[in-house]
Order: sequence, then structure tokens, then C-alpha cells
Amino acid sequence: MNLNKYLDISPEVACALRDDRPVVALESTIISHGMPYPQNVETALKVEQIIRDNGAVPATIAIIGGRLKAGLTPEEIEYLGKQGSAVAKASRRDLAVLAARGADGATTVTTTMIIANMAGIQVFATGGIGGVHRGAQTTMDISADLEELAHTPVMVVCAGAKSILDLGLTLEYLETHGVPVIGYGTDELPAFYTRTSGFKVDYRMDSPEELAAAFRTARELNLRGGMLVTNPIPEEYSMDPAVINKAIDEAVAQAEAQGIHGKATTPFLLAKVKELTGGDSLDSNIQLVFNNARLAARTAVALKEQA
Ligand code: PSU
Ligand code: MN
Repeated sequence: MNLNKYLDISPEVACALRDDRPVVALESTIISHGMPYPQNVETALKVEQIIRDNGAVPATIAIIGGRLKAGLTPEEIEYLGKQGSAVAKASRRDLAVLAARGADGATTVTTTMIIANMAGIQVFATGGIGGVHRGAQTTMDISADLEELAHTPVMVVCAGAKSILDLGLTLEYLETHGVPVIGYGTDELPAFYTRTSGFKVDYRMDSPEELAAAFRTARELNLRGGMLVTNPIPEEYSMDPAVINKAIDEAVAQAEAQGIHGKATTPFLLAKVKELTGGDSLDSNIQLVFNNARLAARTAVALKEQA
């Protein structure tokens, strides 16, 4: 366990790490910027329960009062959820400034990976990752999440990426940077709300044991970087591609018309898509996070069993 001066590991998470028991990291931007209150808090707490039910200890990650937190109390989760987008969305470039100022920050996939790795947590569950945005050929808008996956040895279990992004370019970027993209029970990259995207993943795997073995081998080979596990949304919650893609195209057009850029782009697009599809996309979003939490917990358990 790492005793970083800025890092606070909750007693429960510290105890699990000390005993070499499975732990799963969870991000907090999905709470503050990814879903409305109170569904965000309800979802975050339920996700923690699902991880426990599947044999692992949850560690929700955030920056609170400048402290890098691995493991939040329910009160801290409630606080972040209520604050919503008033909390800074913290990526790699924000981490030191927020910590130095004693400020709060909701961690993205990037900063959740960084803090998980500092704490000694290897598996992380979320909804969707950031990626290469449509039009990145000229805007150069590429999420820091991809760079982090290239460098930090954490397995990220997600439901693929939303087609607010250019999924083809996202895969190209990951290939260049040496990040394996695994499809769980599928050969195709899932597109968050839908199980298919038309793009192939690098490898298909069908059990938590298989995921754990690949990740463990990467560590034994001393390879830097993480592994991206893409887990399709359960069939019964998947959305009609025509409906969701129409909403996404509309959201992207509005972002462009309003000149939205930088860190505001992804939260803007997420909120617009939600607005345009009513509650349906929120329901799907919540269910796929639950599904990823289950797989991440089982994989964290398998990793410890193989150790
Ligand atoms: N995509 C989603 N839901 C999310 C995010 C992305 O479908 O909640 C959040 C995650 O925290 C992700 C971040 O790490 O947005 C990426 O932001 P950006 O594109 O600005 O790097
Ligand atoms: Mn960006």
C-alpha cells in the first residue's frame, strides 16, 4: 500500500488492501457530471453494494478538500452528487493544482486511474470512457483518458464509448499507444447504449478468469499501461440505435453551433443526449454501470485467486 502524502485511503479499503483482498475503484465525474441528482447518488451507492455482493470492496475515488480519496463515505458521495457540475471536473492536468489549493474535484477515468494506482487498486469499473472526438482531425480534442490507459496499469471495465466520439479514431489511438481493447463476450466494440458499433475489438474474452489472466500477465511482463474491457449493455436495456444516434447527432451539432470546447464538451454532450432522449437513456446508463460493476468485482476476485 502506498503512503502518499496527499492520499487518504478509507479504513475499509486500507484493510482490504492490507489483507490482499479484491478492491474495485469507481470514478466520481460520473456522479457529479454524468447523471442528475438524486439518481446519481442512488446509483453510486447501489454500485458499491453490487461490488460487495460480488465479493470485492468498492473504492469510490474523488478529491475532497485537496485530499486524494480512495474510498468515500456515503455522506461524501451525497455531497458530490448534490454539488453536481459545481465540483471541478478533475483530469490529470488539474490534480496538483486542486491538491495544492485544498479544493474539491470529481475524478474522471484519468484521475481515477491515477489515484487507484497510487493506492494499489488494479481494477476500475465505470460507464463510458472519453476518447477521440468527432472532428478531432482539426480540433485535436482527444480525451486524456486514452493517454492514461497508455501509461497507468489499471484495468478499466466500461460499456465501450458513446458515439458522441469517433469510435474508429478512438480505436486507432488506443492501438498506437499499445492499449489492448477486449470485448467481453463479444467481437464488437459496444457503443455504450447499444451492444454493437460496427468496429471490431482486439480480443474477445468470455470469463473474469480470462480477463484476470491477461491483466496479470501484462504485470508480470512489466508492460506499462492499462487494459480496456468493453462490456456490452444487457440486451434488455439496450437502446434503439436509430433513436440514440439521432439524439447524439443533434447534440454534436448543438455543441458545434454554441462553440462548446475543452473540458465542457463531454458534459455538454452527455446532458444534451439525456435531454433529447428523456429518461430512457438515463435508465440504460444506470443499468450498464451495474453490469460493469459486477464484471469488475468478479475480475478483481479472479485476480486475487490467481495471485
Ligand atoms: N463518457 C460517458 N460518461 C461520463 C464520461 C464520459 O459516457 O461520465 C466522463 C468520464 O469521467 C470520462 C470523462 O473520464 O467524462 C471524459 O471527459 P473528457 O472527454 O473531457 O476527457
Ligand atoms: Mn476533451
